[in-house]
Amino acid sequence: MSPVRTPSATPRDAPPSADGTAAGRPEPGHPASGLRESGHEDSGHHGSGSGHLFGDPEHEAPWDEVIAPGAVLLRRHACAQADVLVAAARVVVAAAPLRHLVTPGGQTMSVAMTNCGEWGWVSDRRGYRYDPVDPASGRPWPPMPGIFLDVARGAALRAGYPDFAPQACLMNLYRPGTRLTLHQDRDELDLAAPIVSISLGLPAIFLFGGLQRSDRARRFPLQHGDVAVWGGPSRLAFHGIAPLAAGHHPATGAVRLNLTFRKTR
Ligand SMILES: O=C(O)CCC(=O)C(=O)O
Repeated sequence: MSPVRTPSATPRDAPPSADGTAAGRPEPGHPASGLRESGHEDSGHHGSGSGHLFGDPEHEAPWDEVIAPGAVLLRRHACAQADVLVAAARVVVAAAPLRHLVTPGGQTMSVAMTNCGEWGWVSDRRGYRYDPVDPASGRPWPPMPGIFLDVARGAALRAGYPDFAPQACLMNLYRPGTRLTLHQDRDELDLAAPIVSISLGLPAIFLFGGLQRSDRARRFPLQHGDVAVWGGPSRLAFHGIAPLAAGHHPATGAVRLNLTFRKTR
């Protein structure tokens, strides 16, 4: 039995209190227009989250920021492939729609999720686990797009983890107000492999703590195209995402998309 990813006392996610209240919808034909969970309607509000007074940070040359032993933020690393990643994500979502999972404790997660690859991370009243089958359809998860693998493997290599072979890509869709509370990724049988996490669209604040829940979590702003990689001594670091601020991003509209890659076994 794999250990829980999120202790039940502190759910991985909050109920969808603010979900959709200030969210905009990508225009039809927009690269992110398929990145909606089914049945979710929103207002079309566009905030000012991506305005930059001092130039466009997404066209800066990539650089690396080590945040802890074994953990690095590859700043703007995926900018060049971002549009292709978003388009590929839309194909995945068409085959395995985004949905709001329920925690074992019965809370509905505000972040909408789906998966691609050999294994998908799921949560329900029975627990957290990896499943080769999408419980919503009874079919295998869609295959991991080649561009996902290329970017994830390239990022891992750059961060010092050669031969990363992810078997699961969890796709997290954040609307304004949604968040992921501090948690550890502990459902993988192979903890030697790192986690690779690509940020697309609206900016977010990445919370990165230590190996104990009580360790202070530092706050790192994440932008479109940033890739976080953590493994080795940081593989079990507590991490999360602070409530997303409303805004608009040309690549995704009013949402943030996160692609998180893991070797599960
Ligand atoms: O959205 C992110 O950047 C982090 C995602 C995450 O922590 C997770 O899927 O476990």
